[in-house]
Amino acid sequence: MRTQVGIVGAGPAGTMLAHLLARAGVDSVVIETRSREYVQERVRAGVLEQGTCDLMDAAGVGARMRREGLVHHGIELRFGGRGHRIDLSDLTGGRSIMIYPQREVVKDLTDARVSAGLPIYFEAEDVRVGDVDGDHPEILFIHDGFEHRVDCDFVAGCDGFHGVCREAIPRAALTIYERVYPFAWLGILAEVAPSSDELIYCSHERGFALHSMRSPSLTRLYLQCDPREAIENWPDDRIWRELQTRFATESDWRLAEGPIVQKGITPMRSFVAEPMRHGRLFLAGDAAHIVPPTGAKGLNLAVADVKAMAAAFAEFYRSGRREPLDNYSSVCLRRVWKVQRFSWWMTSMLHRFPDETPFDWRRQQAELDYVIGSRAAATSLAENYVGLPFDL
Ligand code: RFL
Ligand code: PHB
Repeated sequence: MRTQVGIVGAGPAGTMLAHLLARAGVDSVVIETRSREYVQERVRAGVLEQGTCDLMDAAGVGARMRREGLVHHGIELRFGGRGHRIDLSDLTGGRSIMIYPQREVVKDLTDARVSAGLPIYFEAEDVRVGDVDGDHPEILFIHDGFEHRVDCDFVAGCDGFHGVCREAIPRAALTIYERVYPFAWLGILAEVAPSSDELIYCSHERGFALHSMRSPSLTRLYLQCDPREAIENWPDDRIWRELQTRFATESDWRLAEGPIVQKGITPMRSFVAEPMRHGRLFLAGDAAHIVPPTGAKGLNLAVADVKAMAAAFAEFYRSGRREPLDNYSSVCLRRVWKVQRFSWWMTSMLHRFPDETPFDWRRQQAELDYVIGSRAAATSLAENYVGLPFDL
């Protein structure tokens, strides 16, 4: 089969790109290794920047998000047994964030594609990309036992950190920047109403903890743990004990407990592959970069990439101009590195590091104290958290 843009991966980046291209009249085919159910059930991100929500609206897929999502105007920083609210909206001229799970975003975008009858292949096997250096790139895969080939003008590598697209670029053509953190997050989903209306980022001497949510009846909680830790070592009662200890305050605030319906451990890294384009292959989202989740940025960054990519393809097919395609990587990387900086900063401020000294701990506490006490510092956090403008 033939298409204009072959898209590998049906996560947030791939499904949003396919949707934006369709609206611009550009043909695409989406190829995904997992099943539709698997992609839509994966528990991942929960925080959407205002710009991501605005794009969902502008692309005509924001209706359910507006009905079911929870708009948040602030977050809490908790340390030394006290909570301090960062008023995001007040500090950013009225901007806010939305709690709407990644799987719902992907579901809305996938439903839009399927109901428009546009091609999307789930459970594709042995996916390979070829001739990205030449003028006739192709995507090969097996589906329902048959070998398929998609001949395309361009390939969009939206296949996440462990995908095949980045690997299709010669090693010498890429520069990799990477930092692996000496800790992980143990995340749980619990069937209980959130204990706070807003997210709580908590620094404790036993390590970081985060209170988030998925809905008025589902709480999402994380705690910093050793990356080598096995999940079997964390029975439910140990998780609740540890969370209660870290979230404890001087007041009578208490974390509500409920049945744990999902748990997992996520390692933490910062990663950037440059450039984000090689020949006719364009990378977006986790395929090109990973941020530690402390800034809640991964999904939002993936969406910012594909917004730029879709505009560049649309321009190319409308007018033949190649300039936006040629600028794609450098335009995205400016944002990527600002988001890397913010995610690293939040991570460094809030976690305990195994090799830290008493000096470091005091400095971290002073940094938190500075952020809550200085409008300038709080504004810097807030404007990054709600999302930097698309045109930086
Ligand atoms: P994804 O979501 O990994 O999607 C890639 C898709 O490609 C498929 N795939 C292939 N398809 C075809 N052929 C192949 N060879 C393939 N190999 C892989 C995969 O099955 C998959 O469906 O990447 P994408 O689209 O770039 O999206 C990135 C986001 O998913 C990610 O950055 C976020 O989930 C990160 N993240 C968060 N981001 C936020 O913006 N806000 C948050 O609150 C937030 N919290 C989180 C997070 C990530 C977490 N984990 C588990 C990594 C919390 C956690 C715990
Ligand atoms: C989440 O709800 O999963 C979440 C929220 C904020 C983060 C990371 C993850 O910084």
